Amino acid sequence: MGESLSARVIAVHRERFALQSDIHGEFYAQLKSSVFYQESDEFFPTAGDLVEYLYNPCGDSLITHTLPRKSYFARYDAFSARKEQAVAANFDMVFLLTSANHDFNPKRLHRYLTVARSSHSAYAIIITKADLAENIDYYIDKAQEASGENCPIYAISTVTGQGLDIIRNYILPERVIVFLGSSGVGKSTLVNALAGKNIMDVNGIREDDSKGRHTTTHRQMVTLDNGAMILDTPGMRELGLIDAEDGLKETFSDVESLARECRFVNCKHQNEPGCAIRAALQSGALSHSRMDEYLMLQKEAMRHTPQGREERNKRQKAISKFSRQFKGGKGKDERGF
Ligand SMILES: Nc1nc2c(ncn2[C@@H]2O[C@H](COP(=O)(O)OP(=O)(O)OP(=O)(O)O)[C@@H](O)[C@H]2O)c(=O)[nH]1
Ligand SMILES: [Mg+2]
Repeated sequence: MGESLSARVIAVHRERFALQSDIHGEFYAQLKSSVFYQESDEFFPTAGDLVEYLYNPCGDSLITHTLPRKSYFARYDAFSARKEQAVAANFDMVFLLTSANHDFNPKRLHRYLTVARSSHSAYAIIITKADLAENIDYYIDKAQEASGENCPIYAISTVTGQGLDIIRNYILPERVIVFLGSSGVGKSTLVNALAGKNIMDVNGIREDDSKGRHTTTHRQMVTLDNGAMILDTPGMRELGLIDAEDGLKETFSDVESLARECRFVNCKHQNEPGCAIRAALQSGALSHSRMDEYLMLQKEAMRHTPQGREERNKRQKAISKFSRQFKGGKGKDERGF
């Protein structure tokens, strides 16, 4: 193995990563364990990441470092040291896909919008399967309601071709677009339609409840003929909120601006006098279900702030230091006691 070179992660399998570099084309690599598994602050790479690697012409190469990311989002992962698992990195735009049937769910859309907004990249809502909807405007209005004014919303169908030309305007050379949405909404079908060939596997869905079958099982980056890259993701049951305060503020700007009218800055909206939130709930200006949704997502987001993570990491490091000393038979502190 020679000097460190850089490549992009184009697919993530269990413990193997498919990489692509100008010099070596497509090849597989694993994480260098002395770098990633031994008390390091190294980020585990994900699809879209740029990584440094040591090339091995006879087998899997080794990933030695994850380069800083310009954008990323993650989901909660109780088993990793950082308590998060990056889902995608270094994208320029997020397409939030939701289908025009009974799978359409404004609350899920709020969650996806919050995640997209927190990543600080551009985003658009794509309503898929427009051919199945008797009244597509109903879904467009609902998506508009969920997203507020400045979010582009497109209704498309890969069956009739509706809306695909507008989507193609976004697919520019060098641009990386990540597709997010539940299983079965048609992410991979749209990738294939844009690529003009069947790159990704697509499968039927159970028509009785329109739930998907998790056809795509790993994150995969597809490079189109013009050099644009699409990151197709498996439908995620649970896309947790991590570092999502900014996204939350935007998705619930109505609640946030009401809260600013409360008499006390640190109002908890419980029994405090002059609480604008409680007044709005009483008058019906703010619905209880919207407030409940906001409180639930806020609680989740608060658990995964940088401060929260830093404290958890410190605790974790202290525990592993103690356990190493203990296992080493020393069991003593620095003073030798
Ligand atoms: N009627 C109709 N069906 C569509 C359309 N787009 C996709 N489908 C169907 O929806 C089903 C699921 O499509 P996929 O592309 O596999 O969905 P996915 O979002 O990639 O799902 P996962 O990989 O499981 O996350 C397939 O049977 C597609 O043929 C569309 O525009 N109209
Ligand atoms: Mg898929």
